[in-house]
Amino acid sequence: MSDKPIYVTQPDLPPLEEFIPYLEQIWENKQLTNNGPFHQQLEQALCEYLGVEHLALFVNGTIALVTALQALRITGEVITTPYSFVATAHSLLRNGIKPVFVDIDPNTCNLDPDRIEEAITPQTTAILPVHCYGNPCDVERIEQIADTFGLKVIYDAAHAFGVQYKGESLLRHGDLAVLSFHATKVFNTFEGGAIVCPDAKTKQRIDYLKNFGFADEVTVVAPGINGKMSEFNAALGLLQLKHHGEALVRRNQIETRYREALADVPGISLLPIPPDTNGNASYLPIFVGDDYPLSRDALYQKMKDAGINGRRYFYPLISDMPMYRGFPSAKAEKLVAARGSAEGVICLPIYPSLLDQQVYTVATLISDAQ
Ligand code: T4K
Repeated sequence: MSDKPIYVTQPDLPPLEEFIPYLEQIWENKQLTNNGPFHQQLEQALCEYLGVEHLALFVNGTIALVTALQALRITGEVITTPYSFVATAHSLLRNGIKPVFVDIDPNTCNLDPDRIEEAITPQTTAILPVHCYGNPCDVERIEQIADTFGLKVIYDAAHAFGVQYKGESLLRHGDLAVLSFHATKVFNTFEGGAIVCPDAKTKQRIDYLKNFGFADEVTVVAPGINGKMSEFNAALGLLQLKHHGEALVRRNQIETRYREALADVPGISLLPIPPDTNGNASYLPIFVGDDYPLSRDALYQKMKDAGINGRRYFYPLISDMPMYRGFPSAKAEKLVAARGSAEGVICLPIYPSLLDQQVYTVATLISDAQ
């Protein structure tokens, strides 16, 4: 039993006194939003930190996803994963686009590239894969398929802040990549998000779209939305960035402790460490198999009873939700691997302030359960 509940995550917060000078500047200059100085500085700082060319800040990751699809004028059908947070598919429906669900590879929980081609139809215009848990999709195969069929690729990179693949930012892959800076993410601005894009022209279109479509004071070029990040969130982001390196180190330590402690527990498996990747240890999913003494839900409840709040990310599958289950691609027999992962998964607590002792408490509960 732990004294205080342990959550799947706890937000990183900088020392409060370090934030006060930023607030004083906002109070002084009275620029609260609309591409203010902190907004501009954070876009610049994130480009440098992440190693990307252009980045447009957003109020959250969901509006960024919706806008990314609009920016590339995506229509018709889009291939995506059923194993994600519901915002991924919602961004398609919000644009009047039909989601086409394709099964995942259970070793990565990402779209299975072997299953993408068979789902392409004359209406397909894009692929919307998710770097689930921050683990890279098979970006080379996806790019090859997209090039062959003339499709755009928009990565939902909500989990992939700071992930390096083959020595460079994973966010450099795809026509666009979308980040979330929600409180539960490895880098947070309370709420926030961003679109990463390769060229200045696309960035300009995105900037118009997130500001109602205004190109100048009197010209509106598209039915845009209000997706702008405020100066408060941008200032916080600048400060958070200063501390992000330490947070990443600690997250990776915790992942290592869990992997060691759970390596030999019969019936419990973890995803393989992805090759060529410097990860961000944003999530720690375990999968409860048939040879474990308890069902997944019984273990989940046992943890809860002990004050350990894991989460079943991602259960239920998006394709099982009422607004999606009628689509032909949502049929259960087509999504066998995704279903298996959704029915086995528990994401364990992982965040920088989690103590080693707490990690061992969680791991011991799992290894000793019967
Ligand atoms: N695409 C993907 C693949 C995503 O995972 C997400 C978001 C998005 C797109 C959309 O991005 P945003 O529009 O959100 O920027 C959470 C988050 O709300 C959501 O951002 C996230 N994915 C999803 C995976 O998880 P919940 O409903 O599980 O969050 P909640 O409130 O239950 O929080 C989980 C735990 O975190 C709590 O038990 C305690 C702790 N917590 C949470 C918050 C919000 C805190 O300690 N403090 C807090 O302020 O959805």
